[in-house]
Amino acid sequence: MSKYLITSALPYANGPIHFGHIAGAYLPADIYSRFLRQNGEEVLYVCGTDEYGVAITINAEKAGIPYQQYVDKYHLVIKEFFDKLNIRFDHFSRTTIDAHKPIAQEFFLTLHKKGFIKAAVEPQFYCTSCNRFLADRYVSGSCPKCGADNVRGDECTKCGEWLEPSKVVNPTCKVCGKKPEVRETTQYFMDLKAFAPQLKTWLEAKTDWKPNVKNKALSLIEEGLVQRSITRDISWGVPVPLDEAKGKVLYVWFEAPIGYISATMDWAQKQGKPEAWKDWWFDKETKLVHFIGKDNIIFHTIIWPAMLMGQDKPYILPDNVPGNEFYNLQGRQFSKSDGWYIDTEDFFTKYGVDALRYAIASNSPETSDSQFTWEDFQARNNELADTLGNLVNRCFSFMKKNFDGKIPTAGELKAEDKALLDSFAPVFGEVGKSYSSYRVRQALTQTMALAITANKYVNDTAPWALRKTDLARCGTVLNVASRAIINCAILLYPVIPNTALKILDKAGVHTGGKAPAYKPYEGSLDNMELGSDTTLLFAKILPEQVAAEVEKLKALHETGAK
Ligand code: B3M
Ligand code: ZN
Repeated sequence: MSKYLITSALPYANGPIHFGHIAGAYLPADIYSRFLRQNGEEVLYVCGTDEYGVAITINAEKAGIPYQQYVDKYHLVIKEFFDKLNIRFDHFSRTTIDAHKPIAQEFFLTLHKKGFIKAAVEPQFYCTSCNRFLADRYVSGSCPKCGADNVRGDECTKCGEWLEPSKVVNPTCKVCGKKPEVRETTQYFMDLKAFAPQLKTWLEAKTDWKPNVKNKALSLIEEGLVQRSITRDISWGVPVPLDEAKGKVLYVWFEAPIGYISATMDWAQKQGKPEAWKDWWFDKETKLVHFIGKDNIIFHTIIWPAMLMGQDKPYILPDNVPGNEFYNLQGRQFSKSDGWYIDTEDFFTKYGVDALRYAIASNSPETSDSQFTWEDFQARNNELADTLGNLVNRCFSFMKKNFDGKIPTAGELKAEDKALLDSFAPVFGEVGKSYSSYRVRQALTQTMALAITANKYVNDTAPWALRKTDLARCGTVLNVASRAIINCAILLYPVIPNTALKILDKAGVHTGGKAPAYKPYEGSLDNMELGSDTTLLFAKILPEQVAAEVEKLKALHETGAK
């Protein structure tokens, strides 16, 4: 048994999140956690909202809402969305909790004391009409690296370059549109270069990382790590814990990852064991796994590990950082402001959560960008309905009707029965390897291949015909088919947990809502009483529904873009 501390990137409490976020950092982590729990591993899955930073202050100001009130609102919106999607964190915290500030300050002070953080006077954009320094996204302009227009002051949205706030070309103030002037201000800089050799050795030893993540991290070191400013002149954030730094706060990307620790502290507190977070963060046996989108790679593979390396306490380092590519919507990025999004309230009144989880997972952006399209969603939903739903429905209703609601006894096995039964163990092996290495698409292909084989087995053995000619044989076939169904449900549990549990309940395998152990079902099925639930698992989506959804999206975009 191992111990896994799993995290998903902390979403900004800055508006609702969308399926693109879900595909990148949340669903894959939820699937992984569920799979590990099925295997009896000790798992703690934490997350929370990222509540500081300029992305938030700008929008709160625009909305005319006090910062705290603004993040309170979106913390709840986001939490509810995760609940709806059945993303099951052990704890969902926030970076504005009391516990966050002291630990973030401790990280800063330790690095400062050891000489890894130094003050320097820097030129910075200052807006004379707004009377403030333009931190991060308060300034926009062109990217000094790729030349893209309209990029934010802290990060180029085009090439992904992490920018120092005073480096954008042709700057304008995001609030009033004026050209800012350059003034001097003191900021604190973290010396990343000092960590380069240690980071390199650590990264090179990671043989099981996704190549895109590892290569990106190593190439950043190759290009040369520089000093990075980790403080800002704004009022919303964790105060820099130095007397001479009044009015300055920690840069959000410095304190946000510490949110993983404060979320664990918050969890421990709520368990009534305030010290229990140390059992995770200070235990060398803990495997720390950060699920993120590719735009967060530098922070999780360079800066955050360097921050951990520079502490005096025995913090563990990330064991793996499964970074995913982007997930778009019908050919372009999800964007609320462009009207290019899906109304999720409406979505869940019409379609099932598990159909969505399955659609995202089977097309997840593991190695390249992928997208949600209504056509693909229909295809995936109907694939579930036709393969799994149909198999479950025809076998179970047949047994309800003809075998007194029980799974009939298995008699002598024929070659075709044995072939199906013998395939379970190897499928569990293969699928397990896929889940363990974050290849959910492959896990689903392998699992659905089993469902297809089981359907074929039922078609070929034709129990409906056997009922009249050979009742005992008919019973054997249904017994074997039921075992295949149960095993498909166990294999699919990480991706479609509610449906999997429903199938198990229908079969009479009652887990009381608990995750089924990850292994082929071993118990006898002879005369097992089927569950009482007879509802259909999936409703098919019709072509006219798809056409209507696509039309709706286009209409929303036209009004939204105005
Ligand atoms: N909130 C950025 C993002 O949502 C940021 C992640 C923090 S993870 C510590 O992309
Ligand atoms: Zn201004």
